[in-house]
Amino acid sequence: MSIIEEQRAATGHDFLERSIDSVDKEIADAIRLETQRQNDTLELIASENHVSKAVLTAMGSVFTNKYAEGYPGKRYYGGCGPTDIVETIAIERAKKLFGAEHANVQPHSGSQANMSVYFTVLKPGDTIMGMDLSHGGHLTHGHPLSYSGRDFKVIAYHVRQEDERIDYDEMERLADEHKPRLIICGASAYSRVIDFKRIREICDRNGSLMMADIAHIAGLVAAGLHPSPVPFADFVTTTTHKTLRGPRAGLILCKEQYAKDLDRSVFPGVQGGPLVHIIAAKAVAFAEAATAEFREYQAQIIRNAKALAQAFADTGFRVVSGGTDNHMFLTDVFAKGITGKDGQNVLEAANITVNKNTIPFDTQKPMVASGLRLGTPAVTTRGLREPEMKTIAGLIARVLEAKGDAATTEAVKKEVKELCDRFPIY
Ligand code: DSN
Repeated sequence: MSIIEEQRAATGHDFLERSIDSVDKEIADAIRLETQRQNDTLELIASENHVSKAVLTAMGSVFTNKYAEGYPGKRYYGGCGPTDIVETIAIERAKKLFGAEHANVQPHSGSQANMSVYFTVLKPGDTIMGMDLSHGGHLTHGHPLSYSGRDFKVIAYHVRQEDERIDYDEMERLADEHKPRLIICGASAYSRVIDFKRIREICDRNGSLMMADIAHIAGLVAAGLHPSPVPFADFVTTTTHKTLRGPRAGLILCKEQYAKDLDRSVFPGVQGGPLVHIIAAKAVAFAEAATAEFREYQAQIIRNAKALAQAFADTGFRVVSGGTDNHMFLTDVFAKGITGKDGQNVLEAANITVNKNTIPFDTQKPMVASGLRLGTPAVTTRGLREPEMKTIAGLIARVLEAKGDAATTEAVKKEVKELCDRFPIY
């Protein structure tokens, strides 16, 4: 061993070269287990997806080593040349993809993206309006257990009982009465097109700002398959890992007039150093999302969701609002004698992953719930199409109706494995 090699080994330099198996077998094994689980499972959680190896490579890159507080050209640290290239590319790609005036690509998550917008335009005690979580909204849209429900006066709007679609008349009535500073739209469990133009009109009647959280439908919006809120909303927030199929992170788009204040809210207001490796992966995902293949992928997500909802309804389960316009739908399994919680568990035993979800006007608590939320972004990524959706609906119905009977679960699990083997992922 040369003197230099000895010196480097003595300070642990050789750790840099070691494989994860030799450093940490437990975590290496867990990664293998998760890879196997994703390959062998039908992933129907509406907010999950399988990213490309290009996105994974960027996430696992040496940019994880870099501190870069600030923005391109204005950093608090040296050595930010390559980081500036990455962040500038990510910003430009995000703006082009969504036709936005300004993009901030630093939010670590959707929750922090939303918090940054609130910090930009709200003061504690201000009135905000958001969709009730139990009707399909999101925790950060004003739920009492979230920062968004603690610091602001929250007025919630709902879906109508008769057709389970957003009650824009109620939204207008409540906005006229309470004059909210900010109206938040967007949902985590709503299967119908959102009328952003109508919401802008309601905002304008009342001098309210508008924020659209498109975390779930961002991929559809990027592909032009759901109307875009960008022309209407003052702020648009999203995660980048759902239909958009990028790394687990957030993004904010806004009108130029808010750009400076918003950037200050993200950093130093809400976050410290940006995750440059994740920003690199966002840039890769935005490039992927600008392709014709991505548009076709999004179109197939919708075709698959419609096919799955129809086939599921054909087996006798009620689909909330009668169908879907996007990537997901809710189903009322309690009406067939099984709770959402039990439904989720028995399906998981058969290697079908879904999540329990309250349905509008639910009689069950959120941890039990009457519904399941089913989405098609991940299964569409692995190449499944309408014929497989019909098969999957049948498999789900069999497991739910058998309520966890071991023989049925085992039989379905075998069929799931055969299906997954025909459509491998990693
Ligand atoms: N957890 C996300 C979802 O599943 O929709 C929302 O934050």
